[in-house]
Amino acid sequence: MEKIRIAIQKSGRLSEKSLSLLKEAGISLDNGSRKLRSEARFFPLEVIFLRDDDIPQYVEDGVAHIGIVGENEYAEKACEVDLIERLGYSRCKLSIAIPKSESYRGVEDLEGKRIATSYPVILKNFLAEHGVSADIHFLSGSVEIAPSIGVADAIFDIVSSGSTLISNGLKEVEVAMKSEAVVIANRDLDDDIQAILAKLLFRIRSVMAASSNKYILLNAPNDKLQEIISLLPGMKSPTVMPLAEEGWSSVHSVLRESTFWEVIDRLKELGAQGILVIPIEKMIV
Ligand code: PRT
Ligand code: ZN
Repeated sequence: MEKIRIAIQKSGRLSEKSLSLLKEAGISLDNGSRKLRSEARFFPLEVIFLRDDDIPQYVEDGVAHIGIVGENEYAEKACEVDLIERLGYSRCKLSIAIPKSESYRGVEDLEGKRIATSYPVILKNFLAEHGVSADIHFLSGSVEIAPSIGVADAIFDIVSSGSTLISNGLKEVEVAMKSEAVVIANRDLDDDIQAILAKLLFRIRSVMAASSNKYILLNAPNDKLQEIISLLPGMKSPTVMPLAEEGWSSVHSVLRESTFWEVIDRLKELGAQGILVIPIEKMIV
């Protein structure tokens, strides 16, 4: 039987989360990421471990059928591959930063400046969109030190917490793109591989849905039941059961993590009691 080949970063910021996503999707690998490749047990899948920079090209060439990369690498390499799923981890921004003592009014201030970056393609597109011409200076690493050693006036690099900028005396002035881990796919997959991919994506989506939702149980006074239900859409609608105590009902539902605290506060205001919140192991989407 055919196996889908997925390329994953060998070691770096994407590796651990990508492997644990596969694991939660029920795909356990024969060995760790020490080897170059690894086969899954009980699922037709093989992992190849590569540098993140190489993954888009390997997927375009079909050496790997699919891959997990930062969206920034996908955009920078501009390979002939499709972005088929966003995974929500390893989030970051690609930003322009300048020495913090300098004034900045807008993107036109970058005209004629030297900007150091490891992402020349994304930067070039950003500047072109804004009608600015600047001198792009390619550096493969340590971009943040370029202004202090005088090789550039500004940098264009990945920003996450912002602490690298601060410790190098820089400030963010433009955000060109936001990035997260994404699944990319070869454009010419045969039917067998497409079928395996569909199964894999179904599992991945179920894992992601579960981690962004919680199961909630509570006791509601019947006179506030309608208002409480309207706060809890559930997967279809909440389950409501009468309690042994007159005038009260038990309500079961699913709640999005992102609206969690807001909804809990409203539920308490409406008189909900005995609120229990339980993690969801898998959520079949
Ligand atoms: O060896 P290989 O080539 O595979 O790895 P790599 O060193 O090129 O990549 P790696 O592991 O550093 O990052 C992989 C992916 O993680 C990136 O392509 C991004 O999509 C994503 N990511 C998320 C980040 C960050 N956050 C991040 N903070 N990649 C890099 N950084 C670096 C950034 O370069 C900068 O130097 O961290 C610094 C900024 O961080 P803050 O928190 O100080 O702002
Ligand atoms: Zn890399």
